[in-house]
Amino acid sequence: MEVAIVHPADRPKRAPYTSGVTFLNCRSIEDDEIEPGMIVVGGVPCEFTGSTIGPRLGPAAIRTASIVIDWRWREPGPDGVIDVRDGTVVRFRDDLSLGDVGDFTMYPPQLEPTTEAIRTRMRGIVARGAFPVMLGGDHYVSFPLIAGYHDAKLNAGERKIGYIQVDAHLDLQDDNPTHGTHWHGSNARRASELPGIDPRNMVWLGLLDVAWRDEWDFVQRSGATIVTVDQMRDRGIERTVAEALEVAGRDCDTVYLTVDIDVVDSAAASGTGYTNFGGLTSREFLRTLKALGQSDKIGGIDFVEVTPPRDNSGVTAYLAALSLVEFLGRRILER
Ligand SMILES: [Mn+2]
Repeated sequence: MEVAIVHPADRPKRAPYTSGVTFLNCRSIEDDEIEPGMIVVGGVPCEFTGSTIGPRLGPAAIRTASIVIDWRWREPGPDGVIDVRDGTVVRFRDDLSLGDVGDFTMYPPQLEPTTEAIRTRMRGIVARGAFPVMLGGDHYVSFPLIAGYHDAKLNAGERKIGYIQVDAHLDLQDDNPTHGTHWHGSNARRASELPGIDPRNMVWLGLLDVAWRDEWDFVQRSGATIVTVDQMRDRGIERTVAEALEVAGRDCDTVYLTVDIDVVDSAAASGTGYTNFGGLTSREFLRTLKALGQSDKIGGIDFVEVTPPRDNSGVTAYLAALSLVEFLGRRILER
């Protein structure tokens, strides 16, 4: 029997699990209000590519968790707060250019129109000169997001894009027996096939458990760089990040960053699809994101796999929001 599948891509609508708050209480904007240099937050609430139930609730949870950070930093008024690590006064920049475009339209469970919608909207956001900060959703969304980023950069005359993935896993599987070629275990593999991406400029930070044979073989033959959690500890976080930026950015015009929260030990961040023990501590993770945020070469980030139904006390969403503030650091704060 033939099944007619309707792709209602011409009927965009707001998903019922879309959040009502914006990241850090920032301005809610439409895409056509984006100005060059603006930090643009968007939600990509997808979870139908082989994930645990819950990642679609990630954007709402991260935005909600960010509100307490906004309160904590703004409540004292214009004098700012003191960073106890070095005694400096820190406040949100007066010229802060930060907007939240809300959540992208999803077409669950239809992968093609969802993929196309994410890629097209991301391309438009980046083409307007935004610094995109995209909240997943499961890790599959990273592929159409980087594809849209890639399209906009190549259209603007850039040629090569570096790639850093902070994750316990490689997500390099070519063809999963159950999920096929497009799911949250293949996002990096599909990204590696984009014309502007050379696997020798792809770096993984925080690998922890097992990989499948074809993922491992890909790394061995492609010249990609992988760094395990233990290697990060041995070398030191800041040095590891500096080396990763060097490799990912070599001969590249820009670097794209994707962060999977499951790189953090599940004892600290239970709210994700796959339980890991021995991953980065919350402190190491915050330092990693802060160090990555020092780079001008990184031009966009997605942050994925926060899974609120598995999140004890909401700490995983809060860690996500706090690490994004650490990453955005000098872009949103002045000292
Ligand atoms: Mn992942």
